Amino acid sequence: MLVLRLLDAKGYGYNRMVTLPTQRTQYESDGFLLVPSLLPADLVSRAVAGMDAVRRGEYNTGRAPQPSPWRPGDDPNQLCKIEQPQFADTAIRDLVSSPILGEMAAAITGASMVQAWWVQLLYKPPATPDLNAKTNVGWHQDRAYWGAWEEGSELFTAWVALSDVREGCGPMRFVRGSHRFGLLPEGDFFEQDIDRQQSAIRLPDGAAWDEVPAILPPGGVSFHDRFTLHGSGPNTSGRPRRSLAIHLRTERSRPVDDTRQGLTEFIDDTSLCPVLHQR
Ligand SMILES: O=C(O)CCC(=O)C(=O)O
Repeated sequence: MLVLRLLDAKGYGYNRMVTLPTQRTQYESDGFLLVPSLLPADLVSRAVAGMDAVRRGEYNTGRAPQPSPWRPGDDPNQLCKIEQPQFADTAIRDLVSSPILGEMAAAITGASMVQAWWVQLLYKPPATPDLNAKTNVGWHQDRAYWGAWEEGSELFTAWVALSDVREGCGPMRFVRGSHRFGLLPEGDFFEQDIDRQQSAIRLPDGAAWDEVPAILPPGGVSFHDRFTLHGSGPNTSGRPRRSLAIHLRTERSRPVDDTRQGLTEFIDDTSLCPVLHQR
């Protein structure tokens, strides 16, 4: 990928990238792709401030996020997962709407339309000796949670690093090639004993467990397929690990029975669920 640095109409710097054909091939073959430099620093630093505001319960749009596993005032030592934070904060909304994300997503999938249909704010605090603090993300495949979409729908995720995500930060880890394993029954986002869980996962015959950490600087992005097995361990860095998981779809997707409920409830409102790319 080649990245060109340009200014938009408001004077914000942004990256324009030229995708190499090998990146699409790599995404198709591995089930994920790491793009270490994609989003500009100003967009990222505004989104970090937005993340802190949303965690405090301050919503500059006047609208709250969707009901979430973590709410303002909850234990700061637990994994903080807030659903649809772009409803609540304009800086997060700007980042989620970033056309460069859509361009990259379209380049690796060959799609003519890319929409952000659901977003999760993920803040993994530094690990503490508190045994009740749950900060791991168990091995899982996103498709297991996305039954609101028809079978075969092209759904995937852009995971945007908002902090420097190194090995010690509990980076997301992908199992290379697992998007071809089919849906595995042992997946569970909320499982904390990820080593025990891994040993219980039965791989298809001939498949190997080849784990890759998503090491990314702020503004780096990983893309992963809905069937790619992934999870993350404790953050021992002493600093919070910050990210946004932006769940994407292409024109090759359809809600079950074409209804709008649960995870598909908001897709017709493109101010909340922006279309990032349209050819
Ligand atoms: O942030 C993590 O560790 C896991 C995120 C995740 O499960 C996802 O983006 O699909």
